[in-house]
Amino acid sequence: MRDAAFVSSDDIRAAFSAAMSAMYRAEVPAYGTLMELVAEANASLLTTDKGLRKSLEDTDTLERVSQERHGAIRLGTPAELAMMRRVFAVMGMFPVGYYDLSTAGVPVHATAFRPVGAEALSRNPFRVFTSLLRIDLIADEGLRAEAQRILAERRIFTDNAARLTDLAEKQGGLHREDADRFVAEILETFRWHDRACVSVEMYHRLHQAHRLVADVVSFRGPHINHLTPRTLDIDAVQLGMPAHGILPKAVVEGPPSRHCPILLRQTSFKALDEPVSFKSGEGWTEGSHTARFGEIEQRGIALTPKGRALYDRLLEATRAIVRPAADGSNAAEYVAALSRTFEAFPDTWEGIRAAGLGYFTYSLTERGQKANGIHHDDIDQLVAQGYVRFDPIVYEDFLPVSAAGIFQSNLGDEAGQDFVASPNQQRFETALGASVLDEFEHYAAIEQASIENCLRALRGLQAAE
Ligand code: OOG
Ligand code: NI
Repeated sequence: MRDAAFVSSDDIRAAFSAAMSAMYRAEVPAYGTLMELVAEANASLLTTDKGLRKSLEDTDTLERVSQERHGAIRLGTPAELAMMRRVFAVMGMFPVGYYDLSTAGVPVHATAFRPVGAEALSRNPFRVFTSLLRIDLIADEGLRAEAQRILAERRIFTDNAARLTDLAEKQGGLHREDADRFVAEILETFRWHDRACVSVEMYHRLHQAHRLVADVVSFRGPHINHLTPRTLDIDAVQLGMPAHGILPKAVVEGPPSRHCPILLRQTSFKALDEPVSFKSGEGWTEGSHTARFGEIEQRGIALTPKGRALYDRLLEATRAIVRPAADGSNAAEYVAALSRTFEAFPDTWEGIRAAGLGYFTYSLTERGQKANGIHHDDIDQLVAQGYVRFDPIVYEDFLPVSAAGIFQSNLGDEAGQDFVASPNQQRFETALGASVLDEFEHYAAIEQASIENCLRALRGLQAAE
């Protein structure tokens, strides 16, 4: 039986997200600057774009926008991933989607832990892009064994974190004091450590295999590497960044700037070069490491498999014309090609809906609320007759090509190693100890539930006649 005195998993997640934001703001000041820029751009857009404001208000999602952020961590072992799944479950976050980054020369695969269900998402949509190192992709066998040995020795969770996770599972929740303690203990796992657990020689060997291997294996824990606020106007923030001393990457990842935003657009600034001490005999030697960066994102409508296929095709077509260079030298050319190619993607909500490209929530209009005697349940007709309105469902997930672009640019790795593309979702799920949820099913269920709600309400009025 669930105890009423337990703190809800939504509240634990909201507290954790806030604590993480405070920690990152203290550790990486540029993140604070980005938060301010985003708040300004959002406020200014909401003053001018009354339609957007109304849609966010009507769908109860205005509040969540300023709270909203995602983070990312990179884990070293299956056991770490399995434990992380249990920890996130206490916060109401579940693995959604499988992302294979080996195709893009990054030796990890990943999932996104996030709340599912419309209500939990509107309470607090905090997500964490969580990667697992593909140790099997390290070619040098000796180095692979050493990396495995180093990783096997570390403990990324405190004893109390493990104890409280057990307790939450056993009880079915946590009481106030335990919940507060849980948040503080889990925060430790995400903290930055300026002392590596390897020598500078080992660090360089790992680095040579891949910068990401060094980032995962050399430290005591999977430091949060970025925290990304959600902006309603990414172009405005991108333009405003240089004046605040932040240099963004040359091109925004994802779809072009559009009237009706789709999926996800992201831009980041390069990882900071930070002082780190490496083990050296009995003492320490000074060095540096680049891992932590800043990113902002603008979220648009979640696309159906058909919409997503069109998106993937158009992105590929653009990249066949021009590939964005790491140094930004062809940025303008890329942006122009992207806009041109995406003219093939409808840019009105009605057009997107009519073509079956996006997911929407349906609700009764004022007319629908007053209506009675409606004798059919054809949703398109109800929309046409003005009884039902539709609003885009926000995309809550990530995009593999964009993620690869973010990994590459923040690692500053122009050379980019090639790995044999080898997605292995089954292996990932074995490590995770669970299967990942299918994002499309999830959006479709939210849409379907909203349609049924409308029909039920209209029928109810009919019955009361
Ligand atoms: C994660 C990169 C992916 C995003 O927003 O696509 C990501 C990482 O660098 O660990 O966060
Ligand atoms: Ni990110």
